[in-house]
Amino acid sequence: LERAGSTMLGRVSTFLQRCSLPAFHRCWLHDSLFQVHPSVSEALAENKPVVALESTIITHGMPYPQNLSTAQEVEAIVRAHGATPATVGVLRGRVHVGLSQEQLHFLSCSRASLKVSRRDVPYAVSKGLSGGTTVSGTMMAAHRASIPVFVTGGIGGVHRAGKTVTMDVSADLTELGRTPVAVVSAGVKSILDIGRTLEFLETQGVCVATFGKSRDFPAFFSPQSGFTSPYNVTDAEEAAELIEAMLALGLQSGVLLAVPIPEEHAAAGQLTQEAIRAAVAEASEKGIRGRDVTPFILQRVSELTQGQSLQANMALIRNNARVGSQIACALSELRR
Ligand code: PSU
Ligand code: MN
Repeated sequence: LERAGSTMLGRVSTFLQRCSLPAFHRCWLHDSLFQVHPSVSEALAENKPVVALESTIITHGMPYPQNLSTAQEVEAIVRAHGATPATVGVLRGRVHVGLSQEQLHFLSCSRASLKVSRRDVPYAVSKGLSGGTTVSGTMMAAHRASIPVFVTGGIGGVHRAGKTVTMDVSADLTELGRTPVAVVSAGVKSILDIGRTLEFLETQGVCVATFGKSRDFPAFFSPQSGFTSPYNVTDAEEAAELIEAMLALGLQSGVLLAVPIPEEHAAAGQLTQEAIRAAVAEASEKGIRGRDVTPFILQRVSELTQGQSLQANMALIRNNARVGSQIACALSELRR
């Protein structure tokens, strides 16, 4: 049915162009390329809290079926905290904000999925492809749908190969510099150059704050990275006030809220440090480059730790979903 829909879309689109109604054509086509789920648009219309969620973690970050169960659990956590989940993904050339159970299932077992960051969106749309959106792709869509709070596991950063600085800088960082959305994450993995990642975020004008009592900037599997955030916010209300200030100022840049992994899961995280080093070395030996680096390392680390890193990964995402939902609720309370 969806394929027939796409064909129809193409025909109607050509027809409108031939009728020389370019303005109408453009606006109509744009709306159909960007689909907001009714549960999400209703919540937004009523000023209720909504939490955007990414989907590269589903298509490239975790194996099936843990990817599906985690995605479902995260949505359930958001609902249990009184917010509406809006998982973003690209399905047959359309950007969706809020997915049905069937669409979530489709993304979690489709092998042909692209990893869709900002640069990939036009190609995926023009070819009618499907894929999981990264932090940068998800931020773009969340902003367009007017969702200011977005929860993920970890963001991309400045890569390194041993001691060498590479030109591989995640589009997540530049997106944070140009899109006013608050990203709730457990920081960046220690496979990345965390010091340079924080410097780059400063250059991009991104306000970074650790969530909790300390200013330690977390390193995904570990609550500390040896680096500090410029700021910290102690609770959801303080985080909401920071986001409200970003929105009220009309800034073009975002906020990064770094939530440390809960202590009880940090031990499993420690175990992964060695595996991470091995996986990074292996990636460079095998000549893995560009967008394939992060998925390769995530999978290798999970194998090397016999799934322990995957458990820690799932635990920290659930925790981020809880914190992000509380922040979204506090923000919608503030904006009433
Ligand atoms: N970091 C993780 N797990 C992930 C990702 C990052 O610990 O799944 C995903 C996110 O979707 C992020 C993307 O936006 O990888 C960054 O990829 P790259 O480094 O190619 O920019
Ligand atoms: Mn990259």
